[in-house]
Amino acid sequence: MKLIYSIVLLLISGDLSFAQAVPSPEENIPYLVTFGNAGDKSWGDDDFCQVFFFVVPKTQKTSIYLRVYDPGTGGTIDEKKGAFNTKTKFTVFGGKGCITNKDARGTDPKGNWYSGNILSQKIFGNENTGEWYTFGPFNPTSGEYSKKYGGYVFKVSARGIAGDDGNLYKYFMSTSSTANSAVEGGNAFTFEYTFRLNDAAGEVSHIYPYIDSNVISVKQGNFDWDNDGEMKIITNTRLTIPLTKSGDGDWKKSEHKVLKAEKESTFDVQFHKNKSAPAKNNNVSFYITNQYGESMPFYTVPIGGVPKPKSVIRITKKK
Ligand SMILES: [Ca+2]
Ligand SMILES: [Ca+2]
Ligand SMILES: [Ca+2]
Repeated sequence: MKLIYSIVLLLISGDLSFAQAVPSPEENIPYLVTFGNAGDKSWGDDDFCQVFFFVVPKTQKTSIYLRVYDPGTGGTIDEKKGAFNTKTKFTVFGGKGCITNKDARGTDPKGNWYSGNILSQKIFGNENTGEWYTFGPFNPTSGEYSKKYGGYVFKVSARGIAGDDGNLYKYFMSTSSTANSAVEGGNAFTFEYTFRLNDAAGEVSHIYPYIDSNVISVKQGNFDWDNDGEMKIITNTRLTIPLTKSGDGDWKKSEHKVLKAEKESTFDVQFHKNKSAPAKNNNVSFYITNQYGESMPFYTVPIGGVPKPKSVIRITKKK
């Protein structure tokens, strides 16, 4: 057998048509997860609350919609415990304080995180499973303008207000009330991500924190990883930074220095499923803070693209 080595050019995907799918195709995360507030934390959700922010650029003049797939709990994708009895409250916020209030940028729903104007709100029990539910229309200017985040910012919270089941769902920011049609140049981010992993062995999920110029070290926290394989960070200069990993229902944290060349770049946090014994229905929570303990945003469209260490040469084996 002869080995042929070939250099594979690594191209950055530039497909912005999926820019407002949350999770995004680049993340390879099947669904977001929020449990009812009587849920068992060892099933993977540490606080029964998930907050996402959507950015609408100034160039967008027409109304936008925030769509939720499977907002109810009771469908085939949801995680049942006993009978389905979970209720989830989805709330859309805009206006002053929506993102600029410090508490809104934390990892836990504490203090005045519920800041801004409530633009729309609905509680879902077992209805609207297997379909998209649409909030809006919203005038872009009803979001809070933030230069730092690149446009008008809307906040969407999902809170489990009753029950003990896992609600799985996903989002799309759209220019249409009836279809998923991306807002050009839009983005979405969160400060704590609670999500479902794929079940299949060897699958890799990604999340993409942006490291700004003030960051000299990062601390990552992961909850309820269930020892499901490898967890590491790839940067523009480093091939792997191994992370301390959690087991069942616990937090594990580790701190990592940031190199000069890594400032103002995106990190690729990779979650590699266990190759021999992948956990089934594995939900995990994850966040990153800087050296001041401030949580850092994970963008669904990685700022500046997915990091590729310059020296990466892939060796492929051909028969
Ligand atoms: Ca239940
Ligand atoms: Ca659901
Ligand atoms: Ca888990």
